[in-house]
Amino acid sequence: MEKRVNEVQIECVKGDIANQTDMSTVVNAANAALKSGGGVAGALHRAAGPELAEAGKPMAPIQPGQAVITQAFALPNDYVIHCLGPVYGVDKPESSLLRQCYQNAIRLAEENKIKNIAFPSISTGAFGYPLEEAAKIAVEEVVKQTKHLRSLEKIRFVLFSEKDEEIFKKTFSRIIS
Ligand code: AR6
Repeated sequence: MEKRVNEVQIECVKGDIANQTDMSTVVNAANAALKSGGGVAGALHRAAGPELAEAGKPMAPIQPGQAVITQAFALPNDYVIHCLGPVYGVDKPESSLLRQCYQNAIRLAEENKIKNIAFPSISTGAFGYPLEEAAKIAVEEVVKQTKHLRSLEKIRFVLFSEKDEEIFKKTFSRIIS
């Protein structure tokens, strides 16, 4: 599913964030230490190699809502933008922290003149954020940011399961008519 909003292409696809061969930048649902982990962080660090954690070391620890950028090493991309999402029920207010992740990732992409970026669904795995709520925030924030973009031409949401993809697509259709 894809739509153009303010000249920016927004897509929702089912896939693996570590295998986005046509995108210059992928976003990591990181941990504060910027190390490997489960889910998205595990997939990206495994595919990137140990240099990814080495590159993160001087910037760690990061705070919920924050984003930092590194090279992508052995991944098929140029950059990884690492976002620390809120742990649902712990880091509050969750909704504004999650919103900040998308805002800060897009700001870094613009500062680095990045043309396209792929996001996973931040915080909805190990961090327990309910997918419907998180999808609404993610899509709303990305749509809002399209008004200010100079560099980004394409923003992709990469969902891991069919159910997650379905929820994102429904949210997407509601928000972008
Ligand atoms: N590609 C795309 N999406 C994925 C992939 C993948 N390869 N693997 C999982 N997902 P999570 P969080 C989905 O847990 O909730 C880590 O251990 C998954 O189904 O990766 O922000 C870190 O080290 C879910 O919907 O990120 C942190 O400690 C979404 O991506 C912590 O988990 C996010 O799941 C971060 O937790």
